[in-house]
Amino acid sequence: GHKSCVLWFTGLSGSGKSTLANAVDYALFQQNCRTYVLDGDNIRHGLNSDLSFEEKDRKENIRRIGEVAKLFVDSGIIVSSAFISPFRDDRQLVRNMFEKNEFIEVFVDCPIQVCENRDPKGLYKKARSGMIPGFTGIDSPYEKPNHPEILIDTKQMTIEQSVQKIMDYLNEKQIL
Ligand code: GGZ
Repeated sequence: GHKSCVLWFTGLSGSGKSTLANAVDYALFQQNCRTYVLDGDNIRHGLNSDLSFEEKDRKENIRRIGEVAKLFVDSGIIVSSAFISPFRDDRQLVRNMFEKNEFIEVFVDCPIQVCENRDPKGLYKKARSGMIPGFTGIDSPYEKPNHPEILIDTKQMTIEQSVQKIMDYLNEKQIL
C-alpha cells in the first residue's frame, strides 16, 4: 500500500504542468498506486465551467479543486493537480485544507519566453494581441512559490529527470 497525498503542480500556461502530472501519474500507476489527475480537461470543462479567468473566479476555481483533491486524498488516492494557481494566498488556502505532508507543492519553473515560444494553443499570441485580457504572465500576475516542496527547473531537467525527482521525494517521505 501507499499513503495518499496531493501533488499540487503550479506554473505558467505552457510550463509543462499537465505533461509532468500525467507522466508522474503513469509512473505511480506502474507501481500499483491508486491515482487520479485533476486538470483543466476534467474540471474547468465540468464542475467549474461556470468560472471565468477573473481573479475572483480563479480563486473559486482553486478553492473547489482543493476541496475535490481533499475528497480523493481522504479516499486513499494520490492526486496530481495541474492548474496555474497563480496566487500564493489561494495555494496557501488549499495547503491548509490538508495535513502536513499530504500537500506537496511542485513548482514547474519555466521562463515565460519558453512558454510563449511553445504556445501550443496560440494563446500567448492571442493574449499579446489583446484578444485574451488578463492572461497569466502577460497582464495578470503569477506569484512564484517561495518554498515549494519540489522545484522543477525545466531549463535543466528532462521530463524523465523531473518524474524521477518527484518519485524520489515520495519515497524519501515514505509515501510510497
Ligand atoms: C491564463 C488562460 C486564460 C487566462 C484561458 N490566463 O495552456 P492552457 O490554456 O491549457 O492553460 C491555461 C488554462 C488555465 O486554467 P487554470 O484553471 O489552470 O487557471 S487558474 O489556476 O489561474 O484558475 C490556458 C487557458 O486555461 N486560459 N484564459 N486569461 N490561462
